[in-house]
Amino acid sequence: MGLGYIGLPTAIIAAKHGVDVIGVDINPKVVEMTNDGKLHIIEPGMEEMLQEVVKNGSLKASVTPEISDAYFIVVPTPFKGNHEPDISYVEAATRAVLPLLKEGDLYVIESTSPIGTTDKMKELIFAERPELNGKIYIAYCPERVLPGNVIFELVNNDRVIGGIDEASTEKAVQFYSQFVTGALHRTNCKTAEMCKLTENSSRDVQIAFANELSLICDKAGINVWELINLANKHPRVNILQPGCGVGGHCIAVDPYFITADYPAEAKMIAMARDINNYKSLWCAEKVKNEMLKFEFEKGRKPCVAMMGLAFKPNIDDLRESPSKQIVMNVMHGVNNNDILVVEPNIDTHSVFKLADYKEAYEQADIVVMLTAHDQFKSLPYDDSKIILDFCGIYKK
Ligand code: SAJ
Repeated sequence: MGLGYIGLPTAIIAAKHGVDVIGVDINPKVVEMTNDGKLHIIEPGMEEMLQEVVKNGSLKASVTPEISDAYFIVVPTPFKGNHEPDISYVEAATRAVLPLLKEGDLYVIESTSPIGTTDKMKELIFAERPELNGKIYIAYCPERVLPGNVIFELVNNDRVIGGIDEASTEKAVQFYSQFVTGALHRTNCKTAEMCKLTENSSRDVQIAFANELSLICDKAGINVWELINLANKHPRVNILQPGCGVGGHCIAVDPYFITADYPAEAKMIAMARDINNYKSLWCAEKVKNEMLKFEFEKGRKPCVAMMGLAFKPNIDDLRESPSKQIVMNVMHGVNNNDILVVEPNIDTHSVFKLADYKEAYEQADIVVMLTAHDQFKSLPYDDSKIILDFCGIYKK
């Protein structure tokens, strides 16, 4: 249930390993493209696999679910304005399969969910279908795949599988062992839900530590890249890299699933979110101050190159991107018509007129490195320019 960044690859990989799959999505365009063997997401090597399983009939897409033996809920779990988790898509997908459930079926939630969601869906199922109580298997199994490396990671990563009872855990383990070569770690559903949130929150806290170091070093006149590189020489220290903020809809979202439910306890997790969000504002202020300083000293407005829109290096995904937020902030902050926007991984953008990265670098008085794309690393460091390197391209 859900043919997105995780659902579609999971459907394809399961089908490739002999499972008969019906991929369900509420978006008819996604269903049509999938049945035509066309990917609606970008994932290297995935389209050939899709064509193979559609052709041999082991994967069929539909807007409505059909009677099956196992049901997987792989729909988005965004958060509302006040950072409250929204599990309405999980509930809607569960209601859609409710009438089809029969004795002996397996029901698994893969969507990143607040603690207790699997139990809530269990209550919902047994309230509507009391005769199934104790007769079906219910589990939670989060995913850990990195966009761009999904095929490999979906098969090779270890998985955590948490059933509402031992029998449910075993049933889910049995299913995943058909195509997962990584270890399948058994636990209960609440622990599995919290495990996913813990993984991403731990990364957010580690990134916040690196970002906080960058603020301190900027004030102290220390090169934060050199500092972190030296600290990491310690055999048991592994400090991550500062950036211009944390983007994507995982690391920047999942910690709120914990802080929303445990506000009194989750202080550091909440603070990390604030630090990472603040870093983007701090970068935007830095750029605007440099622009004003340039104009004051040179008597003309600077040409500024904003290098990168994607939320992380070497991808084309701009969703929840701090780089994009900074570009918008700077553009609205000053009436300067000479801001060049660069994103080498996309050809056009509905809002920004994109410039070639080499030309933009050449023309600019101020170069702002926002996303550490590999292309930018080939640009020679030109100290006649003002270079604001927020993502460690030059590590100067
Ligand atoms: N970032 C930094 N400094 C770093 C590392 C990352 O600023 O040292 C920034 C990135 O630029 C990006 C954000 O953090 O804006 C997130 O980057 P990411 O490398 O964590 O990538 P995601 O969000 O695509 O993937 C994460 C992964 N989770 C972990 O590494 C614990 C992935 O395994 C998960 O499956 C994914 O979230 C998810 O779907 O939850």
